[in-house]
Amino acid sequence: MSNYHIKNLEEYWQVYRKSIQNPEQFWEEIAEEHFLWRKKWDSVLEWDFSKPEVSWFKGAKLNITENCIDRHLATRGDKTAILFEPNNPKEEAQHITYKQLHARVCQFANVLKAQGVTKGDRVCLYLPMIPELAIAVLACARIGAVHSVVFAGFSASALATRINDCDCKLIICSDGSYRGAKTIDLKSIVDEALEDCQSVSKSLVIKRTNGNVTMKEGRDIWLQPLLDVADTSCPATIMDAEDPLFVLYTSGSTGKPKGMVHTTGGYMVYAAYSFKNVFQYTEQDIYWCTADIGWITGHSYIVYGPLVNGATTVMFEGVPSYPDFGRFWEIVEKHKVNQFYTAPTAIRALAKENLSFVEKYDLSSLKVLGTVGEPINEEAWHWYNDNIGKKNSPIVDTWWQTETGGIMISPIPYTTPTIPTFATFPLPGIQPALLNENGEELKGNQVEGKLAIKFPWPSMARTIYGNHQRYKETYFSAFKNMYFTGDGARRDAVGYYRITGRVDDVIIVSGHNLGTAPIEDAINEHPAVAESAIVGFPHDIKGNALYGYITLKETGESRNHDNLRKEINQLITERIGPIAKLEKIQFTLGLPKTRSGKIMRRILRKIAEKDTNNLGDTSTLLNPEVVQNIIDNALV
Ligand code: 6R9
Repeated sequence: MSNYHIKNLEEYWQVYRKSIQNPEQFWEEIAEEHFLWRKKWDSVLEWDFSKPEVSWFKGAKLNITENCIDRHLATRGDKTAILFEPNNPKEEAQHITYKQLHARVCQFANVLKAQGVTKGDRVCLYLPMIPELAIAVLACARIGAVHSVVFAGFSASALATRINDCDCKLIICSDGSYRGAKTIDLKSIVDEALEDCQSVSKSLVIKRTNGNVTMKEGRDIWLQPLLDVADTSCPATIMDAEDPLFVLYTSGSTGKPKGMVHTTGGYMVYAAYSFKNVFQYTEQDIYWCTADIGWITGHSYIVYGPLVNGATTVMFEGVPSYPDFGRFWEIVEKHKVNQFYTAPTAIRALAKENLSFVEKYDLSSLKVLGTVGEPINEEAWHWYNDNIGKKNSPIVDTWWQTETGGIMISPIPYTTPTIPTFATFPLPGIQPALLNENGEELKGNQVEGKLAIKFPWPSMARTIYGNHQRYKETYFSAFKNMYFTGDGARRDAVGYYRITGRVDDVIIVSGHNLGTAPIEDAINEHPAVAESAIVGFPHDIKGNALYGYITLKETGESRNHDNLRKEINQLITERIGPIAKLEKIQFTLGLPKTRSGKIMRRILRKIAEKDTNNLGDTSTLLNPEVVQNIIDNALV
C-alpha cells in the first residue's frame, strides 16, 4: 500500500489511522519516496504550539524548483507543464513543456540575480495571469528569493501596504492586463504605489498589452531584452527545509493584512500530496484551477502542487463571462480538461445564465469537479453536479485557508461518497477538533462547534511576517495547544464535516446558534433569488435578529416585494425553522465582495447596526459602488 496515492475508502481509513498514530513515520515515508532532497532531515517534526514553533524536516536541504521542474526533465521533458489560455479566445493557447519551463525559469532567475536579488530578499509580483507570473514565482524560488504575489486587482495603496510590510527589494509587473473586454493599466497603479515604497529600487516590466507606459529612469526596466540574453541554465540555490518560500497576504477581521509566511520543505510535501489525492491526478490528465495565482489556491494548486507532480496545469488569463458566459465550458472542451477547480461564487454567477451556454460544449472529459473559498450552497452544488458533471464527476468541496497552505478537509473523489455542502473527511495527517464556548473539545459525532486543528501538518504557515506575536494571538490563543481556524463546523452522524461559516458570522437568536450558511442556502432555493447574505443586528427581545440582504435574479422581476419576503421566510421556516426567519429583508443590486469573491459580511453587519460612519478597511472590496446603494436603501 502506498501512503501517497489513496484509491479507495478502505485505504483512506488505513492511511488516515496510520497518519494519526505515527505522524512522523507517515510523513517521512512520503517525503522519502516522492521528492528530491539534496540532504535528508535530522528530524521529521519538532513543535510547540505554546510558542508557537513548528518545523518539519529540519536540517533537510532542497530546492522546490528542482522538484517542480528538473527531476521531470528525463521522463516528462516534452510534456506540457503550463497550458496558457489567453483572455482573447482568438489568441492562440501556449503549451509550455517542462523543458521550456526549465529554460525560461533559469533565464528569469539569472536576470533576477543580475539585478542584485539574493537569497532571502523579498520580491513583489504584481502581474496578470500570464505564464510569466508562474515563471517569476519559480524564478524567485530558484534563487531562494521570497516571493510575495499581490493579486493584480488590488489598488495602489493596497499594493504599497503589502510591499512595505515585507520590504520588497524589487517588483515584477506588466504594462497592463486584459480582463474580458477591459484593458487595465497596471503599470500606472505600480507607479502610484511605488511613490510610497522606499525599499523598491528596481521594477522589471513585462510587455503584455503594449499600452503607453512611463518608464522611470534608473528604476524601471523592460524584462524581455534581459531575458533574451540570459543563460538558460541556472543552478538552484540549496535551501533549508524551513527557509521561507513565500509571503502571502490575507485580510484579518481587524488591522492590516497579515503576511502569512510559508516555508519550503513541508509546504512542498503537503501541496503535492494533497493535490495528488484530492484531484486523483493521473499522468495524462489536463488539470485546470480557475483561481488567480494572487491567492493561496493559485500558489498551491496552479503552481506548486501540480508541477511537483509533473502535471499539466492550465492557466487562464480571462474571466468566466468573456466573450460570453460559456467561456469556462468552451475551454474545458477545447483542452479536454479532466479536473476542474473553481469557486462557488463563479458557479452561482454562471448558474444564473441560460443553460445553453453549457449545453453547447462537450464536457465529457471531466472526471473531478472542485470548489473552494466559501461554503457552497445546495442549489449551486446541484447545478454544478447536474449540468457540469452530468452526475458523473464527484464534487470535492475543499475546505482550507491561506494559513493552512493546503487542502485540509475534502472528499477524495471516487472514494468518499459526497453530500452537498459537506467537505466530508479530513485528509490524512489532519486532526480537526470541534470546541464549545468554554474551549472544551466535543467528542463523538453529531456535534457542532468551533473548528481547530490539534496537531501540526507540514504546510501550516509558520508565522506572520514581522509579527510573530500577532500570529500567536490570532491562531494559538483561543484554545490551548491548538490552531484555531476562525471557522465553525458540524460533524454529522458518520463523522463528515460541514463548515458552517466563520464563527464571527454565527448569530445567536433567542439563544439559538444560527450559522449563516444554512439560512442562505434556504433563501437561495427561492427561484427569484440570485444571492443572499444574512447578518445579525441587536434586537430587544431576541438578543439578535436576522437581517437579510438579497439580490434577485436579473429576470425583470416585477413581483410584489412583500409577497417575495413572505415566500422567502416561508422557505426558511420549512428548511430550518421559524427561529431562523428574517426580521428584515432588503433587496439589493449586489453584495459587497472581496476580490476573491467572499461576501464582506462585516460591512453588511455595520449597515444593519446603523453604524455606517466607520466601515473599516474596504481596500479589498471589488465593488465599492454597491455599498452606498445598500446604505441608501437600508431598512433602519
Ligand atoms: C483556500 C481559501 C479561507 C476561508 C476559510 C473559510 C472559507 C474556504 C471553504 C470555506 C466553506 C469551503 N472557506 N473553503 N468555507 N467551505 N470549502 O479560500 O483561503 O482565502 O484564506 O479563505 O474561506 O471561512 O476560513 P482563504
